[in-house]
Amino acid sequence: MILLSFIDSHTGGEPTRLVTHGFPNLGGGTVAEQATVFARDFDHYRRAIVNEPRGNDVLVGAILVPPSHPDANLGVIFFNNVGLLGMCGHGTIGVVASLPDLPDTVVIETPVGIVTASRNADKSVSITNVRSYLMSESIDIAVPGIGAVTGAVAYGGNTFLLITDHPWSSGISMRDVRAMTQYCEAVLLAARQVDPNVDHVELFAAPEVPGNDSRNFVLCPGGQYDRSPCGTGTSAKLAWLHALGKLTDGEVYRQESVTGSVFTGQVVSHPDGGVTPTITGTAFVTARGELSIDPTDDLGWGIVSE
Ligand code: PYC
Repeated sequence: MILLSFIDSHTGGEPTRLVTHGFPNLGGGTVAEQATVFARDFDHYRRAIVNEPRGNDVLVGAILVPPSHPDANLGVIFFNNVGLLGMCGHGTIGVVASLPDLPDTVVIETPVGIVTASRNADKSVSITNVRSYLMSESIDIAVPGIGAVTGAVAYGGNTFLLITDHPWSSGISMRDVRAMTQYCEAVLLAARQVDPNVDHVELFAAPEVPGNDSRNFVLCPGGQYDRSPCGTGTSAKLAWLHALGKLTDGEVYRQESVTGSVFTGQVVSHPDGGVTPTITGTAFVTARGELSIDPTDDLGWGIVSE
């Protein structure tokens, strides 16, 4: 029997499953190199941890690995129902909230670079993300069954197509989750023909709560929507606003999700162009225990969801 210890949490509604013990050794090296080994040799562990019958399509998994960077306290690799993620903002907040014995500020090596996370007095966690930047101010996409869609492409640890002009521009609501998911899936498929880097689609509308700046809907690569405002998506959005001159260094931006949860963000200009975003959100532990994988169970390594 294979046993994996885990801690589940949610950050603004979006779940993270952190595996703390039992994952195979990935051979060391940089976290990016260990992620390559994970994807090549241990993809069945990814499925077993986050896919049905133990998980579900919304769940983001995280494993702890030894870092190679001299300043890093830990290495983390994030993954979902279809593969590995470069970075994950809500997941980083979830990992820090799940490990109370970590120092109050930790330096984390991810496959796409170094992220710093700090615990705040109110239980929130602030993450200073990898350099985030605008990649294309405007791309036009012909989407079968929908027509012409225009968006910006920005990087915030993952690559986002950012769309302000869409059928829910006047209001993003949980009522429309199914329709927005179908729309974003079609847009993502077509967007990848234009720019294969795009892995998430993010729609924006006015916030519901006064004092917030925007409400979003984020479709993830595995076909599920982010229940949180999406840490990497908010980073990409802030990089875009900054590039357009609509956000200044240090200005606080409040991004609301389709579920109503909020991340606050701020940026500082990066010397190499783009910005360094800091995103703040709160995570709660929801479960802890042990996953067991019985080698005689035909579905023990998870159901392939795509
Ligand atoms: O918070 O960065 C994030 C994220 C990526 C995918 C799901 N959540």
